[in-house]
Amino acid sequence: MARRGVGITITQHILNQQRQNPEATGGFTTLLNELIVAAKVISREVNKAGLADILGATGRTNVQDEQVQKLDVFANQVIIERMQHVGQLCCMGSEENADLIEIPSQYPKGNYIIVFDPLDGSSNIDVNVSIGTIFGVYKKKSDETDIDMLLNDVLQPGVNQVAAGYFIYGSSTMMVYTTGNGIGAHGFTLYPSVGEFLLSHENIRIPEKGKTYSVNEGNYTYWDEKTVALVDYFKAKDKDSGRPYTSRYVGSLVADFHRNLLKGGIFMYPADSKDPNKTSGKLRLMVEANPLAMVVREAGGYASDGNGPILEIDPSELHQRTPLYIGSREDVQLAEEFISGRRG
Ligand code: P6P
Repeated sequence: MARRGVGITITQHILNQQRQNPEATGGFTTLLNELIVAAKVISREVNKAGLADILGATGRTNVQDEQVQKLDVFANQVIIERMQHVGQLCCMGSEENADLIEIPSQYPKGNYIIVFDPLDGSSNIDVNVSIGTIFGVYKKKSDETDIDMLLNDVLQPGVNQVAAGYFIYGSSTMMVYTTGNGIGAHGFTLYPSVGEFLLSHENIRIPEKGKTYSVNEGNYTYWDEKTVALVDYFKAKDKDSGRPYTSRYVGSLVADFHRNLLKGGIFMYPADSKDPNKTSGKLRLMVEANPLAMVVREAGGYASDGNGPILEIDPSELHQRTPLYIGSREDVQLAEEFISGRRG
């Protein structure tokens, strides 16, 4: 029987990227490789969550005032512990931490910044729905080293990300990432028997136009009239434009995004009046919208806040929220026409 090789590992793929960049020092490769180790550890715990006693809430709430699940806490700690010693970071930002995370003094620091949502979709942990880790990497702009002075270096528009991607812990564990600059977005599947992420989806291209819309219609009464008109558009019958679209909504951003990335479609989390503190919608710009916006751009898609590109938003706060319309370019551009009022 012919022995099967393992194909291209993520490590090999990242090294190939590094070799194409003359200024590369290998620091970025080290950083990504340690993040991958963290994801493997999280994947192992997520996949046995149903068996272990780490299900259920901790009784605490996070900076987003959401019930914190034990796996959230675990995933956050694993990423912080793995990343803080690689010597490539000046600080970190996590969806679970109100403030920037300092690199302990015993470790060397570097010029990269990583922002992440350690376990997005955590409310789905107990019901065995796919969840994920989302990350974005930036380069420090200043010579600052003091944690209290680094926030300006972190609050960069998403277009400045030097890498972005996500891990999805589902029927299989996958990593999708891009280093931008038109090199595309690539998917890797974890082979537990090998313990490696192997290239499974090279140069992902999202269809220009989809047939699926993803939105929580339970928020219908909290939307403004432009949002109502947009969602009603996708539900209306019109053969020539392939409507009505199919509705698919898992309630886990990474799962909904990943399906639409591979098959086409639009994911929407509009602004709503449900919570006076979250009038811009529920999703976070830095740790959710920006990384996925970069992945979808590299796959030929688009991400908007309803008025313009997500990647061009100048952040003012670490945990600021944004409306999000992301996926197939034609569908998202149409959403932008409705929400900006250019189309009724
Ligand atoms: P809703 C999960 O909590 C999350 O942050 C995203 O993963 C998901 O897309 C969204 O919230 C779901 O929110 O209000 O529809 O339950």
